[in-house]
Amino acid sequence: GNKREADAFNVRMRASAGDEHVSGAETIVVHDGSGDTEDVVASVAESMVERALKHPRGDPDDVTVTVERLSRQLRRVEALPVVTVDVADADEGRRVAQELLARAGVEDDIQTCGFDVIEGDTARRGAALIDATDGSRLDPKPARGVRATHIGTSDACRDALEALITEHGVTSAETVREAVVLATAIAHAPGTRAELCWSDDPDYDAGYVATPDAYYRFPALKPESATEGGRAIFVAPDAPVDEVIDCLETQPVLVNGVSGGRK
Ligand code: PML
Ligand code: MG
Ligand code: MG
Ligand code: MG
Repeated sequence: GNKREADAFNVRMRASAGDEHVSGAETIVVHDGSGDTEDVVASVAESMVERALKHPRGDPDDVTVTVERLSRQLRRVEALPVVTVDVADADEGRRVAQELLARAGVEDDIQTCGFDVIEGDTARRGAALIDATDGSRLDPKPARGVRATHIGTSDACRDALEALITEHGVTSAETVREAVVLATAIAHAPGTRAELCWSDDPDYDAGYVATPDAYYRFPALKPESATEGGRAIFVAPDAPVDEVIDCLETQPVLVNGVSGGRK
């Protein structure tokens, strides 16, 4: 439904230098029964500005923070379980990733469309939407892609997720946590069969395949030192595309639990 969630806000930040994206972040702040939601929103916005100004990727000349009172009913979901797939190198990573995608209903030649679109990605900031049965692009502006936003975590879930991720021997728990939260929201959109992703950071080799069952992370997945990275979302052929895009871009999703009952 479209019932308004009282006292819930989406706070988003993006920082750029010239045409270059420097950093971005977002979360959802919900009234938790104590104190003023507005105070929490203000301090979250402040820490995002601080994060943007101190980002290692460079000094932004433009930092935009958006505070939006949610007008749609918040959807609450549990984070996908995180599974580390131990692979020797990116070639093995890709082989196993392909098996997982096949199991999720994405055939080999369609998978190739996903790998190709990510490998060819230089500037797109959003995800590519790909029909899981014929490989066609579903997002109307392929140069832009679809930006999954209006996504956040509760504080307790964020801490629990980072603790859990650290147990996987990861040093960049914050990066992985943000990816798990985004992948969880994407997995809950109607029609999503699977998502494939790796970073555009040439020093960051990890990537993942997310299905409705789990976030499968691969310490090595991308071609070595590649500066291209991004996301491909494989969508069931009967999914209503407008609804899928609307859900990814505007349906607010709060990831507020870790599966296995840990909070
Ligand atoms: C990104 O947002 O740049 C991609 C992050 C992928 C994280 C993969 C992982 O380490 O689990
Ligand atoms: Mg990119
Ligand atoms: Mg990046
Ligand atoms: Mg909105």
